[in-house]
Amino acid sequence: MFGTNSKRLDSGVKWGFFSDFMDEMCGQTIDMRSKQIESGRLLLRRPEANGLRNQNCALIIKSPNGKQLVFKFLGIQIETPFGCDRDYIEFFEGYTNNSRSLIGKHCDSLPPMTDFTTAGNQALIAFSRYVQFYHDQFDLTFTAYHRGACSGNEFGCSNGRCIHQDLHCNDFDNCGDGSDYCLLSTGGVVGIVLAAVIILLLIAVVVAFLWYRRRKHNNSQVSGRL
Ligand SMILES: [Ca+2]
Repeated sequence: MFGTNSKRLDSGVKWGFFSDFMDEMCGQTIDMRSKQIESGRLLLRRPEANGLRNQNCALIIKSPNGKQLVFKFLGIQIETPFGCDRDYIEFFEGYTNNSRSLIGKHCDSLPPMTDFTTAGNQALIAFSRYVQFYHDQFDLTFTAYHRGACSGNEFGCSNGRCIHQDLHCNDFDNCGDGSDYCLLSTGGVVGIVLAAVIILLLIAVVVAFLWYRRRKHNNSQVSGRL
């Protein structure tokens, strides 16, 4: 699943989702605290979409309130005949040259089964693209979480992580284990309930109409016999 070229920014929910194109943010920092977000979506577009080729790109993400970060791929297409030697994405703990350490490296046409998580509150995402192979793209979410007791405005994931409650049932795997997915969103449940109420009302109207006609018919028969 890859994002479209239409940019979907903050949906209006204060602690909701934020989306951006990584290829427009090379060398920049996403400070989740200042943006007042608990999660976001990061898209790397094919160079055809933005006119950029052979683009290596790195950006820093800082989570709010010292929380850890979990990265989950929605879609990925980073592959060359040379494996992960030339085109790849890397996740680092920290971001300075001296202090950063590699969390994981990935290249494939399928999202990895596992997520990538930080131990601290800062991560560096670095994408490397070889000049010959420029069709790479990916789509991922990043989410702030912590372990321990969840507060009242948090959702407790099955894997022991606490994420903001607004991320529950938002159609994205923010927990990293899928436990915040819902079969039906809140809007879906409301729609089904409304539809059921309308159907019941229609049935009640039809039954009342039939009862009224039958009663009127019976009354006319009684009147005819008199
Ligand atoms: Ca979610």
